[in-house]
Amino acid sequence: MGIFDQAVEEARRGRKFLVVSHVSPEGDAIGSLLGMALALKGMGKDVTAYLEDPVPDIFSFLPGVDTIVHGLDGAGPFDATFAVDCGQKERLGRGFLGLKEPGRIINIDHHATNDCFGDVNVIVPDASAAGELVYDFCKAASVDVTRAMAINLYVAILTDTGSFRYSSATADAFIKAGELVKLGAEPWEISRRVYENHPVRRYKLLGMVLSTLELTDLGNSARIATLTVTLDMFRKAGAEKDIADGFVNYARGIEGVEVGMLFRETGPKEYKVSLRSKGDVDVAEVSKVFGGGGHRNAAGFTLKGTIEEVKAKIMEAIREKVFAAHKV
Ligand SMILES: [Mn+2]
Repeated sequence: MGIFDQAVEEARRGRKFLVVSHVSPEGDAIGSLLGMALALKGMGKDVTAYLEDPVPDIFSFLPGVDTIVHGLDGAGPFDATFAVDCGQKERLGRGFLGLKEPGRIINIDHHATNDCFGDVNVIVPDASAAGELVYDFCKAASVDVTRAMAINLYVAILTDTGSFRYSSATADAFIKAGELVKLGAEPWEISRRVYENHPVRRYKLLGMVLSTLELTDLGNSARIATLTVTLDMFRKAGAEKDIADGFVNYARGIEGVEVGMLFRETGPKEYKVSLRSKGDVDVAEVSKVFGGGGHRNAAGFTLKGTIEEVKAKIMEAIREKVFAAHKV
């Protein structure tokens, strides 16, 4: 018995499939979505790939990206829906939740916080990216991994491991990435597109965001760094919301900082909070307190309130976690 037996069985049995991933999609969501869609197409199936939100410009080079639909009106019925890289059903977006006949749900994910919303659940928290699991699925289903699929799955692993820097960059992640390179993914070509291709407005916005830096010393040489980005800053820079992706890493990157946080204003008295840890603090645990999800070193959620209220609530939760981690 392999962990993909049931998923492969569903894929073989059905004919018409939907593949979905989470709102605000990033590299792993898009790469694993397209990898999965292409794999099912390779099995001769009829496949619809759906994302609620638009694909950020930097991922517009991914093979198959133009086949992604952003609405599901009149779609279906489907024999099954393959959900990738998504820990909660609600995060698949309104369009999916409104769908009458999604069929059985095959939930393929690597978030430890996954609530197993599928009829079939393949949850592997040790996997660096959902893209890794899609690659494993291909092997289990004896699907040939084409160059187009290799590029998508490589991008999924590359981005979710922070360019192979995080603890999630396991030997397996490197081995699979190496195999994907053999299958046609070109590392420099892909890096150039993903990391060396930023619009100037990102730098204008970054300048404003860095000027909001606040450091909070918790004693025990543990420090928290926060950055804030407001709707007004987005307007001034002429920037769209996903252009701030990755800014939180500037907070974590500071010497002695244990947890980096980015508060992004998303509406009146509403903030999206991104947490990044580089010490013993499990930010997924902090995120759970506020109804969010994520990984040990990277997590996020949305919170209502003024910036002062939001900051105070989270600081308190983090303070508890930092002290628990330091066993004070
Ligand atoms: Mn992921």
